[in-house]
Amino acid sequence: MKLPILKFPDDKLRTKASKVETIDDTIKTLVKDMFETMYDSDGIGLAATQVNQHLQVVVMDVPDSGEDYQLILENRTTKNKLIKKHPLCFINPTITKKEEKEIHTEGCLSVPNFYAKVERFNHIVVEALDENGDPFTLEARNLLAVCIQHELDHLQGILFIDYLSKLKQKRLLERIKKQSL
Ligand code: GNR
Ligand code: NI
Repeated sequence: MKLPILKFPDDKLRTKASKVETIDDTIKTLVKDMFETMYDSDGIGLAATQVNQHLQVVVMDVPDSGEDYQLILENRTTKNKLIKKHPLCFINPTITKKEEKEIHTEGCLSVPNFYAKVERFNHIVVEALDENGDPFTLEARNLLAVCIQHELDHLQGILFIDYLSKLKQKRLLERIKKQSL
């Protein structure tokens, strides 16, 4: 089922997501619906916050651009296996390493038709559970690393536009107000 996406300046986008305690059928259905919503909206990532579910769940499918990521520890049974896999699901994710700041252009399904440059780390390591509850560690670079930081921000109620100057934020808000007249 495709879910409606909250749009800026909806205050619900500012909610901090809670940790998932158990990966039950409700969570599995949420993950499935989030993938459907992301693909149907042509997004490369989606945080549960954007579909008004305030749990630490993120889905992602970043087009493969070669050396962008490695799964360094897949789960309990396959240790230190270097594999590439997408789509990706992150439950209770935490970033454990960040390196090399760089400027990237970002967009967001919750801020349609707006793109801006944001400084992010270009190389990160993230630890999370997958949709089956298996822990994994992922080393990511470039767009995948940017997307992970963007999605983890959503789970904290942060939007990429929060990093822009007050003037740019004011202009964006004025533009949105005009559009919804
Ligand atoms: O689809 C998306 N594209 C994108 C491009 C650059 C940096 C981040 C993103 S994430 C965005 C989908 C979205 O809003 N996820 O929260
Ligand atoms: Ni977004």
